[in-house]
Amino acid sequence: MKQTIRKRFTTLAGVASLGLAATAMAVPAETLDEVMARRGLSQKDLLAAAKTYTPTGGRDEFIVFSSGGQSGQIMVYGVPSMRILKYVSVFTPEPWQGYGFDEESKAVLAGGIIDGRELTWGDTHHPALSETEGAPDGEFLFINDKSAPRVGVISLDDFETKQIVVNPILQSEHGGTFVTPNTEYVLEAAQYPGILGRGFAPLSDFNEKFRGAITYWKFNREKGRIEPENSFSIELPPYTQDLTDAGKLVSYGWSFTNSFCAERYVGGIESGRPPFEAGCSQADTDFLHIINWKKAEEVYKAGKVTMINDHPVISLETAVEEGLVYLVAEPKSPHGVDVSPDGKFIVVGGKLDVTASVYSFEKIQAAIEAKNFSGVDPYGLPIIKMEDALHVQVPLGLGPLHNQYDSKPCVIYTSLYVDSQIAKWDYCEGKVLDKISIHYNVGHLVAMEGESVKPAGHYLISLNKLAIDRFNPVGPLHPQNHQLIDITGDKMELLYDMPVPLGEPHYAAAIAADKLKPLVRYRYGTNSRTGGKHEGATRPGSERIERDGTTVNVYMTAIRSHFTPEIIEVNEGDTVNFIITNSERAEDETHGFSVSTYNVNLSLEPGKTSTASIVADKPGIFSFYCTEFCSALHLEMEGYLVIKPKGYVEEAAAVSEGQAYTQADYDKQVQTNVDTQAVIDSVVGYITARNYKDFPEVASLVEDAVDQLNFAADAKAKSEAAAAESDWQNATLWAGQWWQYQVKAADIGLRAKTYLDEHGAVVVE
Ligand code: CUK
Ligand code: CUA
Repeated sequence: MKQTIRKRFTTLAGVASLGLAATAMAVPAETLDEVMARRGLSQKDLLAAAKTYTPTGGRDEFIVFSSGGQSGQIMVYGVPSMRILKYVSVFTPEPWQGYGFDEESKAVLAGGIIDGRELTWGDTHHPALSETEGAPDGEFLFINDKSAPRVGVISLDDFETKQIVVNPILQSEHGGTFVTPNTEYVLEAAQYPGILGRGFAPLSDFNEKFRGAITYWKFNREKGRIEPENSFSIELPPYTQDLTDAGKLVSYGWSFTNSFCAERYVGGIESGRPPFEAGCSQADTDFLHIINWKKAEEVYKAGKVTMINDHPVISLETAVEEGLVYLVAEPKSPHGVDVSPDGKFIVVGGKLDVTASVYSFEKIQAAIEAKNFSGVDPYGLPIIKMEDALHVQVPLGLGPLHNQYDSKPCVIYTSLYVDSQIAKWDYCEGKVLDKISIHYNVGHLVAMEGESVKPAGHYLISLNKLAIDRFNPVGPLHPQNHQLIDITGDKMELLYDMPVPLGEPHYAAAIAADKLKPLVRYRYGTNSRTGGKHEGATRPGSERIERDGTTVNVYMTAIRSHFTPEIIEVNEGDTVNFIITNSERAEDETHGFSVSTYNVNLSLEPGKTSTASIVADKPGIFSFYCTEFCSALHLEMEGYLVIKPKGYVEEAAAVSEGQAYTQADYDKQVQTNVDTQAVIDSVVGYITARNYKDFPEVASLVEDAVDQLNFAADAKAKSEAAAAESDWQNATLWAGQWWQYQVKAADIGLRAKTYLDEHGAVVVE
């Protein structure tokens, strides 16, 4: 039988090599012209390809953080390549990252439990990067959940969610998250009016009891956390508040929130009344809320607040008395509100309008100072006349929604939902400069650092709501379509379509890639969700199993390619906590951990400690294994959880193994190891003869290889000790383990050698 198989292989190999030789002679590589003809590509396509194509190993100039919509996640991709780099799970469990599967991240998700309900999704809309002096600084990211009013905080050290806070008073929100210029506050404004504190009142009391609000979440940058105890809200009328933006530079200290359904219509289609959509779009104008948050902060600190659910709220009455909130009319069903880079203008779109309205902050302030109001709204808020606040109104097309700014002064881009176009225009002079068609029905758009005090220009991305015919069909649920547009010239140029199959990304934030400085590995034994040292962090050599009543704590380590311990015996009914530290230092050497049928998966990046907790409610044999393909012997990175049935009585017996080894086996393995060592020595010689210390990547590879060789030395000693006692079984197995470490060291060494070759290392004396 064996013979036959070998013969077949030989024959196959022969045929294959003949075939290859023949092919190589007959088909030369295609030329560029031939490829263009075959694929129907134009010169323009090639230019677009050259602007976006990023060769292997290449990097992007900008990184985009896109909302993942209903997936409750954030999507990270590079520009101009449009390559997806990561999904960051925020409101939704995600097994690859262990999010919602390890105890540490469960604690983060538990922060999002709302009124006792554990939610397993979120409707993410607006990601916001932390800012310093009005420009993104690459330290933190925030995102809101529209459906259940919550805010997530993500650290850009490791792209992990660190905190979820629940809004104490809102039942729905949309105007989050937006940050003030030094990330003093993270803003979250309501959407659908409700009873503050999530209480009850009949809809007949809509005007009297229903309210909107805006919450100013205090952010502590040093701790990297929102501080609910230092946060406050302002009660707002039951106009349906929509988007928000913070003032900057001249308008620093103010924030702006638009609204729709200022009609305060309450639907009732089932009782024969016209639906919300009719009643909420009847009037010609709604209200932009102009809020002095700096002053509101003082009012809050002075204690002029009402406590709702232990959260301080500035009442409408106090807001009127203290002059905190002003209104100005804005055109039909407004949507976006975006402050210009210099802070002087506020641009608002109108979903059912054709114009974008540019308000002047200076004019608004003049009206407030002169108390030049047309009157007050039913809640006593002063209303500034539209004509007194407007700088210019510009007809752009149907359904202007959102705005982004260019690096060129006065240049702005506005999405036109109904027209499926983007308009480039001048908001200082009030004239349209260019338009481009997109595919189809754009919502938000994002320019590189396009809401910063210093936009970066270069690229614009159209976040389209519909893809329709753009991609290969995949059923009635289509992917979204993000379209990359070159904005360096006078005319906008469409470069690339990227399908987004995750959820509806409402908004995105972009940052220059070099502002991000993420970690490569954690400090040893880090609880990544708190950032501190994990109390269960374990060093190699101090792994142990501790029992306390029916709780079993297993302090484990993971390294290529084994867990320590590997055999874990517990009793039916025990609670088992696997507290595992990845003791690797090598870049990208992540291990996973899963236990058969117990719904466990961990992601253990180098240095991280995570906990998987299970209740051993079903006796049996359950294998656990590493779920990341981490090394050649990844499949062997395994173990057994033995759950003994209640009342089981142990019978002492030796483990029966499938193989018995002799001295000859031992000698053979040792010879292999000696040969392998010669290879390692030559690689080490090659590396150390060169200026490898000038390459941090190589220096850390060498560190890791040295680790592996130390482990090898330890296994070698054990092997030799067993051989001295003629215990050929253990001598051979430990010699095998010694070889495993050698192989890993050699693998790392070769990686380092390749790196040096490719990066022009030189021989040093
Ligand atoms: S958005 Cu949330 S409905 Cu225009 Cu900011 Cu999509
Ligand atoms: Cu560790 Cu696979």
